[in-house]
Amino acid sequence: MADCIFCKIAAKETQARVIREDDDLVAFYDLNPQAPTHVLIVPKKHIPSLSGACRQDIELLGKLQYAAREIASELGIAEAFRLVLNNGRKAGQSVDHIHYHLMGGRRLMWPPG
Ligand code: DGP
Repeated sequence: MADCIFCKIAAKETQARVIREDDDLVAFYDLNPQAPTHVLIVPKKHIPSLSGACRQDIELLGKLQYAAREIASELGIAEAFRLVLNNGRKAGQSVDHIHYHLMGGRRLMWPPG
């Protein structure tokens, strides 16, 4: 998608602090971190939201989650982290390209705001 910021990061048209990339996904530090460790895990395929995903995306969605688990280990937060997916404006989604937030490095309260 031409005007999607996460597509631009995946295509290297916009800079980001990328920590992982493969054929399917890219992971990079969030511009506006909400925890000492805050990484976004994003598929290269443009999927607007989880509600916009289809059955063909099931394997890709699993890859995103497994990448989160591996990145959490690599970044030393495997013992306690949170994986968040905001779906829809009222749930806090501001970028219309599906992404997981991987957060850790501090005590994470529940329920979230
Ligand atoms: P959400 O509100 O769930 O859609 O999360 C979007 C996140 O994306 C938000 O935490 C800030 C982050 N973000 C937005 N634009 C950029 C960008 O250009 N670079 C990086 N690294 N993060 C961005």
